[in-house]
Amino acid sequence: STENLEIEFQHKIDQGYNIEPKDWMPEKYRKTHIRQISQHAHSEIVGMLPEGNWITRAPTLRRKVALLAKVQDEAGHGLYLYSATETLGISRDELIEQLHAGKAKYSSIFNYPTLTWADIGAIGWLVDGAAIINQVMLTRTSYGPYARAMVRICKEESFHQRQGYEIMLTLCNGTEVQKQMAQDALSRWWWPSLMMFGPTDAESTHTELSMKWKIKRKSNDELRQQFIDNTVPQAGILGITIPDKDLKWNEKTGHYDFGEIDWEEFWNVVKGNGPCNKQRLDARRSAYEKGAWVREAASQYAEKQRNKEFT
Ligand code: FAQ
Repeated sequence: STENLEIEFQHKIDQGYNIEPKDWMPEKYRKTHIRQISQHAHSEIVGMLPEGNWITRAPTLRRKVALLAKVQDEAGHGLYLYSATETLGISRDELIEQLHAGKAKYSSIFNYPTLTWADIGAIGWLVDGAAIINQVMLTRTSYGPYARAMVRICKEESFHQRQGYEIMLTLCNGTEVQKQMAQDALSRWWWPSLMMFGPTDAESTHTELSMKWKIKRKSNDELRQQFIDNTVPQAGILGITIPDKDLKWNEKTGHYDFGEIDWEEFWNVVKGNGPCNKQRLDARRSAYEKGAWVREAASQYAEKQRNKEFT
């Protein structure tokens, strides 16, 4: 019976085994994964846009090569994650259709604009820094294809994070104007980076079940705290200031206390009303339309190859 299957399934999870595509799984487990992995894939794909904005304007050839490689990695992560989602019985076309129709979510962070070169530094340092904390946890998530994808992705994210921090270091050791640019980027990206971890545990609708199924092994608030504790000393080395007057080391807890996040801003961005939501979706839709001839040519070619094999 389904009830027995569910007990067996939970037992497997509790024992620390991975669930694989052909294993029995509750429908809700499958749906939750389709939701989370596809949101993650969309984030990688949309996440190429803010940084893509600076590829042609990178200040040196070395910076340009590194940024190109990073954005290319993000495309790879997106495709990798779409493949992992497809193992759950949904097609890539459906997933992309959901994104383009505005029905699928992607990370709030990619709806903010990249105004100066320092933003490329801040994204690598803060956004990839936040992504790593979340994704290191996900290397031990219970769904096999997702967990394995995360191992490789984390290695690449760690290069991305260093790439960003090195840009920040260079700017902060540069002229007064350069240091000011780095400060401005930190001031604008700090709070949106904290929002990447999602709503507080009290407001997080999916956490309880996702913890039970070991999809998540740490809560949104735990990961956010870990990110803050890691990042504050790094800002100290750069010599720039985190825009939070309530940020303070707490001897008792062994963590930094921090100020209130603007949740109204967060939900506003999640609901599609952030500074760049429309621009991002328009860019993805337009790329899809303009790429139609490539997809068509590739399918025709594959068809031709198949016919050759049979004759
Ligand atoms: N933005 O109940 P919870 C990257 C939604 S890193 C938008 O807590 P959950 C690398 C959530 O979907 C970024 N929506 O949900 C890179 C849910 O709505 P739903 C991508 C958000 O799933 C770096 C509702 O709020 N990483 O791309 C956000 O248990 C640089 C309630 O929330 C991942 O996706 C948000 N920030 O926990 C690329 C990691 N937060 O679906 C380029 C995998 C929450 O019911 C450049 N995902 N929501 O309609 C996760 O670990 C989880 O899904 C969380 C949210 C932790 C994001």
